[in-house]
Amino acid sequence: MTEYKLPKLPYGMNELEPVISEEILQIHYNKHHAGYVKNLNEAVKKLRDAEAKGDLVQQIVIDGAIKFNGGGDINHTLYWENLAPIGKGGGELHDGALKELICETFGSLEHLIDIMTPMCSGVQGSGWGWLGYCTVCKQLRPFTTENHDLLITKGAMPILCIDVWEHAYYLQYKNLRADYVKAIWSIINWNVVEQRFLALKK
Ligand code: MN3
Repeated sequence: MTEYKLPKLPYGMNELEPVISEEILQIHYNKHHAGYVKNLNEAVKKLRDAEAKGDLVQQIVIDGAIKFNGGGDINHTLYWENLAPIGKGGGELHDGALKELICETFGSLEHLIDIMTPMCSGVQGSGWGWLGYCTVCKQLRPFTTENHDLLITKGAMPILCIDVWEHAYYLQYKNLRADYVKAIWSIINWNVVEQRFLALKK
């Protein structure tokens, strides 16, 4: 039976400072993300038991826990991967196919950031901001989703995500979510974003 595991972080707990404090990263990764993984494994086990018993009602009830905790695991894994410390790739978008399409679509990276920052800051309640790639229309587009909904529910594949749940910033930025989103652009790992884009674009 598959056991889902908390992925390793590609940087130290204090390396995203000053944008994301060590305290936030510790709690966000070791408590929130680890909690989603634990609850996902429990829900999958309960689903198997319900399946074995032929209990369809229970299977449908558990489905919600899998969507929430599984979405939490998938989205946080993408989020940690697409961040990098300042000076170690954070905020640096190099020339290449991704930069070209960003410039063609949005004019410049700065303009994309100007579009995405208020979108991400404006998510009502808990959710995620995304840069997605539609493999059908071959276009980049910003999105938001609620709770832990996957971007694929909107018909695009994720190449960049930003967690805008309060737990992602509140200890440091308090109510100023927009300041967190403005700051996060300096730790976006555009190399990872470009690798995801290139894998989809083929
Ligand atoms: Mn989170």
